[in-house]
Amino acid sequence: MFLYSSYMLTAALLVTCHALHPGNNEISGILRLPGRVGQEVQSHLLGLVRPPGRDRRPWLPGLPDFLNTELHKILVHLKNRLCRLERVLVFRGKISKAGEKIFASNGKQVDFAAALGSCEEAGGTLATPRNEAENKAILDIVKQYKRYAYLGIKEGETSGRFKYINGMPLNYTKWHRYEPNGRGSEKCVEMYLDGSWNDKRCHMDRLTVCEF
Ligand code: MAN
Ligand code: CA
Repeated sequence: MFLYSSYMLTAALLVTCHALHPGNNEISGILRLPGRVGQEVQSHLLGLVRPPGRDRRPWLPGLPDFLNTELHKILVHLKNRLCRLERVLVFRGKISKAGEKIFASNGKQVDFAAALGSCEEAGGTLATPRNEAENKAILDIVKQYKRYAYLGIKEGETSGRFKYINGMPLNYTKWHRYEPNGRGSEKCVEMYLDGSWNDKRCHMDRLTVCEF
């Protein structure tokens, strides 16, 4: 019972804000729960979020009716509050969002290792654009500070072959014209103020932009 309840809370918090329009009193959207247990609970939850029939309250088997109602109210309230907080942060230029990712900067300009270190210390990693929308969201922050930023991309052993910092090959690139041109001497990648990329040496001072 407790397990279901805590999963239900987790699930509601993972629902995307896109699904929650102002004034919408419904919990909807995509649920993403990790692992096998997550999968099992998720299938229950999908039933809970949109149960058949007129009563659209989340329903937990075995829970008294009034508690189901209370849980539903709490979830709707929390989700609503979270989405409003995110909107404030985006509005104030403190964060930018793309899909499930949130990008943020501490405004500091440091070398690649220090930037990555501070992102990891904060529980994230260096901003790593994997598609146009993410590149654009990082660019929003780069433009705000008017400073180039290091990305979570590095050159591998083979010269000219760049990878994500987790070692996986790139599936999206936005190289500036004639880049990359370092031929092994520029192992890091910076984002220019137009969102395009340049391979660059790793010891420069660049804006720290993290993703969470
Ligand atoms: C500098 C460096 C290089 C870059 C060229 C582009 O030399 O920033 O990384 O490729 O400018 O002209
Ligand atoms: Ca270059």
